[in-house]
Amino acid sequence: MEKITIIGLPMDLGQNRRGVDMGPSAIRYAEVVERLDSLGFDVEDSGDIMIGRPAQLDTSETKLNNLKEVTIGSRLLAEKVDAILGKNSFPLVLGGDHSIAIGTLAGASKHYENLGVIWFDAHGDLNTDETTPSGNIHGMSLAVSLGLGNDELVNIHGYSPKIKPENVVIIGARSLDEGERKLITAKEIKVFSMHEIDRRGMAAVIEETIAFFNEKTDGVHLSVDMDALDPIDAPGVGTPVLGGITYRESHLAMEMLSESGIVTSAEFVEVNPILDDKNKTATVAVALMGSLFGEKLV
Ligand code: 6HN
Ligand code: MN
Ligand code: MN
Ligand code: MN
Repeated sequence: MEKITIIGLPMDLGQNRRGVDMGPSAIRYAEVVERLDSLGFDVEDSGDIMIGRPAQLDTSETKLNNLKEVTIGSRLLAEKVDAILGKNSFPLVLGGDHSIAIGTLAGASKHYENLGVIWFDAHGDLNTDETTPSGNIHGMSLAVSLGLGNDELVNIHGYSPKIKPENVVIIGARSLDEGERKLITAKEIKVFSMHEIDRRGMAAVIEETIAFFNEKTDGVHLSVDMDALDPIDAPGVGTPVLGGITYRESHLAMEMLSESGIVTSAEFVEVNPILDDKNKTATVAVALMGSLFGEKLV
């Protein structure tokens, strides 16, 4: 695809550390448009989806925090991503916390019979309203896309499920809750944990991922949670976990995905400038986008 359309969703209500709503600004400040322009793409920045902010944040730990706002944001994003793909452009979504993937996948998967998903994350985001330890929707977005959890979220954009468990690959996992582990086993979801990455190397992991998708999917969505990376390389995230993917490994992963040509939509989420070190995490995110879109010799 020649055209890339950037869309931001400045939303931090899928979790409880404020500031990740500034992610799209930080990523633009790190010159995402200029970077992709210089690679020869026709880049359109269609700005941010604006959602309201409630007078009082809902942080009760027993239910889904800020469900209403997350639902509204996801609906709007689904429409936007659907329209971008309808115009044959590549949707590049900037978050926001990872709850926004609910909207991205709702808009994207309408365009494919068998959409694959690469979930690049320290976490599984496979909690449901029943298993969640926090009530935070960013820890549920992959489960919701599989059709599991809160009805309203599951049915965003009018259909469910968005994706099939056999079309999901999680890369970088090192913090999974008990309910998530059970779901992974029950649904036989493919997970390359840090253990596999350490043992086999990122190149082998990505080769296997590409082969896995080549056989059965007609599109692949890449969902990059910046906390997949080690906090040394990506400190500006709300839920950092030690022992993550290095900058070089993540960069190699993006290059190999670029060469394969399988990725048809992408999002970069969880960049929180308040927690960051001089916009490092946004800068790394933009470098990864450069590699994903074919930057050479780096
Ligand atoms: N993320 N598993 C934890 C929870 O609250 O459900 C953490 C989720 C983190 C989600 O990083 O996108
Ligand atoms: Mn995540
Ligand atoms: Mn995460
Ligand atoms: Mn390189």
